[in-house]
Amino acid sequence: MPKNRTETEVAEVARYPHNITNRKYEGLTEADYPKLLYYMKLTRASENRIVKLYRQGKVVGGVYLGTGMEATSVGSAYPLDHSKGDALFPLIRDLGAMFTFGMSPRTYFCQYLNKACSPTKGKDGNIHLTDPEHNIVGMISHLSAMIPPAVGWAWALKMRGTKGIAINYIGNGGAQVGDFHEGLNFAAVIKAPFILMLENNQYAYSTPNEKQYACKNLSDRALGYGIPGYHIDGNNVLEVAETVHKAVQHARAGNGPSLIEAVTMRMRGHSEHDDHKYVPKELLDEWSHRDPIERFTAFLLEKGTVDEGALQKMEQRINGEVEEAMTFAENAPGPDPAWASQDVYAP
Ligand SMILES: Cc1ncc(C[n+]2csc(CCOP(=O)(O)OP(=O)(O)O)c2C)c(N)n1
Repeated sequence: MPKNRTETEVAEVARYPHNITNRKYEGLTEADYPKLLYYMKLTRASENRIVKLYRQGKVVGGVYLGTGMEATSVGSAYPLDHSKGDALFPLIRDLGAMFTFGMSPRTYFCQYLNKACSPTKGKDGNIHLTDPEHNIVGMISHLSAMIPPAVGWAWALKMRGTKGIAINYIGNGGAQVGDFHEGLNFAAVIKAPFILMLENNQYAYSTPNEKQYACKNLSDRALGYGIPGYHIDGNNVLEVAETVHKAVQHARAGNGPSLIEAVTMRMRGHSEHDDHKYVPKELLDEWSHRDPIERFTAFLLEKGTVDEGALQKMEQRINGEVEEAMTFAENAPGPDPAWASQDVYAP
């Protein structure tokens, strides 16, 4: 640890408060680094636990993971703040963004086990994870169907005179369908406070990038919309957070949307029912050396931001939180059949 750090500060590092709301956030400082690591590790531990429950037949529905993509999901949500009116429109691989926005592990486990305590009361598909309390809007479809509603939300924030921003996630495959163009073009024209995180994880289900688009980088499309475009290393959490911070400043200043292409890799199948055989082993080997969590841990140790003791405490805390949330969800009741006809139409 650096010499100028007191014992109390070291203990603080091990505590990693969940609450990152109402901050005066002006960009990353070293004090943010352990929190970024914490959210990435919490995400991976929670997803690994869900896989076990899935294999035990306890999950009703599919399991789609963001393994290997945690730096993109956590780093992109970190500069935003739901208590300032910011809204999150995630995809299935963005559990990290949801945790960072304030959603609890209990919510995740209750939703995946279809329990009454989840925000959808156990009545909707497990992947339609939502959390209105933290301005997290559940996804409609895996492709770009979410872009137009997310832009509409951003437009509403602007019309109401708030400084809030909507951030939405899209895959490289999702970037090849019509809603992507319509949504982003409209956002640019009305200068919506909107950020599109394009998670380029190399494959759209089993289709590799060379069979999806002919331009060099997907971020190059930003030029055609007249907005800033960034092409970044999606496995470097600091680069992701710093880039999104720039997009946040741009949007809060009334200058409209940004497109950020984060280059990363999906290290598991499209979902847990997919064996991922279509991805060459050498490619996965290559990306395994760029694991965002291992990479950032090594960086923090070398820099002296954390030591082995602090990492152990973090691990213990995360294991405890995941076990607590899972036990809570397992013991919770399922939905009451009488609720079936409720919440179907707006009152
Ligand atoms: C409207 C719609 N069309 C087709 C599908 C089927 N589908 C699900 S995922 C997928 C590919 C998505 O690839 P990508 O956007 O790259 O995301 P990734 O799974 O790689 O994270 C397709 C075609 C769907 N879910 N919704």
